[in-house]
This record gives sequence, structure tokens and C-alpha cells, in this order.
Amino acid sequence: MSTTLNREDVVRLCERVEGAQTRAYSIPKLTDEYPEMSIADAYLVQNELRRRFLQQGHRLTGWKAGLTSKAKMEQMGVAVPTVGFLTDKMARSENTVISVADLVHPRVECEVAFVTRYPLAGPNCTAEQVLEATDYVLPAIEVIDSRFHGFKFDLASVIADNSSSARYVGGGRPRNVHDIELRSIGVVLEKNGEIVQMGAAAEVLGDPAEAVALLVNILSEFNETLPAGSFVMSGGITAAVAVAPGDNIIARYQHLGSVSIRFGE
Ligand code: OOG
Ligand code: MG
Repeated sequence: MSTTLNREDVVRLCERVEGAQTRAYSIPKLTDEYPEMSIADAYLVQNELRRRFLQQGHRLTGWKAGLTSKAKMEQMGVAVPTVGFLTDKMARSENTVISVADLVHPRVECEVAFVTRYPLAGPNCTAEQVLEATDYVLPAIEVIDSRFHGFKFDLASVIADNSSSARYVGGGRPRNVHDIELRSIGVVLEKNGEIVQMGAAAEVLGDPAEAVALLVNILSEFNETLPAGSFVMSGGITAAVAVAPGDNIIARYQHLGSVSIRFGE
């Protein structure tokens, strides 16, 4: 991967993203000022953001793949999958109220999450290796929140913004991957009692385990591996849905139970 940004630019852009994330305001997409920014540049910014958060005492809990379904790619106008890191500060428990005061314009997504028992490393990581290394799968709701004006971005900008990561909630019923067929898991997403999205996990690269393999291979491009005990989200199955204070969200998964959260001021 080739880069165009020097170290000073990386730090500058990272500080810009960090400010928008921690104080919840939107900014112009980074490519307005740096049109030459490459994917490799964008991961330098994301990696710098991870370094800073860890230095501030946040704990890395896992990773997420993004833009792994057609519904998501079409909704965002970006057709290349990305990864983002997850920390303990982003984790929330099911059946709790998530405040939107510290978010810009949150949206929810339903995803299949994996918890690993063994480490995984790329390149050439396969879905079979992912299944072998998986302790269990569980249903998740991801709350994404782009820090860019109007939730509009391009590939480099969204990667630098940690792939819009904001909050995540695992729940439902954890299952052994060998007891269920991941591809055919259906999900229904309800907002305030009404069905707003539905789909099957096969929407995610044919099989969500493929998305985790892809994630591990992307990590290897910047010399990272996926440690045992990681929480990994495989990407939104359907388009994301905007939420506001007062909204009740339930994602009902076939075989995996359901995950509920509420949004408040
Ligand atoms: C980028 C993050 C995408 C997913 O599951 O596809 C993502 C975005 O849509 O803002 O988390
Ligand atoms: Mg997601």
C-alpha cells in the first residue's frame, strides 16, 4: 500500500477526527483538503487514533468489518469493505439506554458478531480458519456515527474516521458455529415496534465468516493480528437506520435470540 501523507499530516488529521469523535461534531470529509489520500494513508490515521486512545487508557476489545453487504455499500456509495477497531469505551449492555448527546447522527445496524478462542493472522486467512478459531457467535447491534457532514464520505475519509465506529452491543444467545449455518440466519430489525429492515446473514459477503477472514487479511497489511478473545463484528446485514432519543430498537435473529436497546437524550 502506498502513502502520500507525511507524519505531520497524519497527526493533524488524526487530531481533527479525534476532536470530532470525542466532542461529537461533524467536519468536512478529509479528502476535501487531501484529495490524494490513499487507503494506506487512511489506515495510518486510524492506527494513530487507536494508538492515542490506548495511550489514554482505552482497552482494545476487538475489531469490526464495514461495508461488507450490498445494502450497506449502496446506502453509503462506497463499494470497498473496511475495518475499524473497537474499545471498551464503545461497549454498551443490551436493554440499556444509549445517550445520543455525545453522538453526531447515530444509526443502528444488525450484525453477526464472533468471539475468538484462538488468534488469527493474515495474509491468506480463510473463512474455514475463522470458524476453527471462533469460540462462539452472537447477535449484535452496532451504533455507527460518521463524523462527516451529512453522513457523507468516501473510502479514505471513512477509514480515517475508524469506519464510523461509535457504540456496540452484543447480546441474545451465543451459539457454537458448528451448530448453526451462519449464511441462512435471518434478522428482523424493529424500531418502535415497526419492522424497518430485514435480511439474511448471507448478505455479508456470502457468509459473515468471509468478512472476518477479510478483516484479518486487512489487519495483516498493517502488521496486526487478531488476538484470541477478540469481539469481531462482521458488518451490517441491511442498510443502517437513523435513531433519535426515545427510539426503541430490537434486532430479532433466527437461532441467536434478540438484542434490544433504547436511545435517550
Ligand atoms: C461505515 C461503517 C460501515 C458496516 O457495518 O457496514 C459499517 C458507515 O456506513 O458509516 O459499520
Ligand atoms: Mg457496522
